[in-house]
Amino acid sequence: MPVTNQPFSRQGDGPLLTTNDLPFAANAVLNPGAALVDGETVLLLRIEDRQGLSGIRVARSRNGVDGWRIADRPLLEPDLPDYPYEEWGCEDARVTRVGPRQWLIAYCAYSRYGPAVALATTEDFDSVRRLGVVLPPNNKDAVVFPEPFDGMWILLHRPVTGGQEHIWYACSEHDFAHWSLPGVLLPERGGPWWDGLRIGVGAQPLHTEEGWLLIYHGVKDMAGHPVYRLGLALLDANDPRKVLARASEWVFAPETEYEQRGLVPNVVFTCGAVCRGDEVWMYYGAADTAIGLAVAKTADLLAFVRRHDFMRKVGHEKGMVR
Ligand code: BMA
Repeated sequence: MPVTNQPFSRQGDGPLLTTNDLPFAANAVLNPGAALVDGETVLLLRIEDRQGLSGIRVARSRNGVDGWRIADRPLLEPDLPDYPYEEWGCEDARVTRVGPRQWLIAYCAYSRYGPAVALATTEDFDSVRRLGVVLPPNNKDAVVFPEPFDGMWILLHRPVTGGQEHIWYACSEHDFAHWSLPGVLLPERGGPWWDGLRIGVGAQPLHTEEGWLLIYHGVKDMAGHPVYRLGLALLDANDPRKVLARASEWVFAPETEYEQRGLVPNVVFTCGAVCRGDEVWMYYGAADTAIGLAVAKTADLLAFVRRHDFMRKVGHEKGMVR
């Protein structure tokens, strides 16, 4: 009997978008940020070209499923000599709305110095204003919450510290360029856990009636081959540095042929989801090759993170073991 109590169901028989949907040749289309803008779904596609370098390009659709209109030029791409820390590409953009018409894009600026966290703002998704690198390498998987908390913006990110890769937070009172007061939000769980090796923010945090729902990725090394899966955490509505629950089991894993086989096998990796009615529509990279769409009821995701809450199971309300 197949497992039926999984909240996410895949839409369609195969990937939502592949390089065949692009009006030019590319190596891969993956890991999109996602937003609802004026009733349309906007995806920030990461497109890896046939040199191996990535840029970010916008795709728009009225229903979030088909009829994608691909922008005729990239929104973010390596631009030398002005942006030396992006010489190897702009990857994995996550987007949040931070003002009536202002959107903040957090992305990975990749260069010979390693991956760094960079920010840019946009009002129309046609052009950006770069803020530049705000956190130095080795750091990626960043996103900013869409509202300030007690006057402080909060950013989640994934620095490499002491050989470990946890999800950290940082705060900014004044602007989006200066981040301080760091702390660990979710640590990698170590050992044989599905998220034992390294973890990072997935989609932008989603506002729900129980708090901020965070979809994050975790990695397990299977005899030298990493498997990327997705899990859930629930963060306090008023102070998302407080973790209310973290599911012990993954909620989404590479199960289809196009997730298990591709340029990097066994990868599901999300950078963006949108809330439509009582559903979460999660766009995700499949095997670093194509893009899939999976939909879940928000209530089912909340029930899942509560039912599998690791913190409750081990009796740790606070502290490093989450
Ligand atoms: C991560 C990132 C993602 C990628 C994933 C799986 O480290 O680089 O862009 O999808 O690995 O290869």
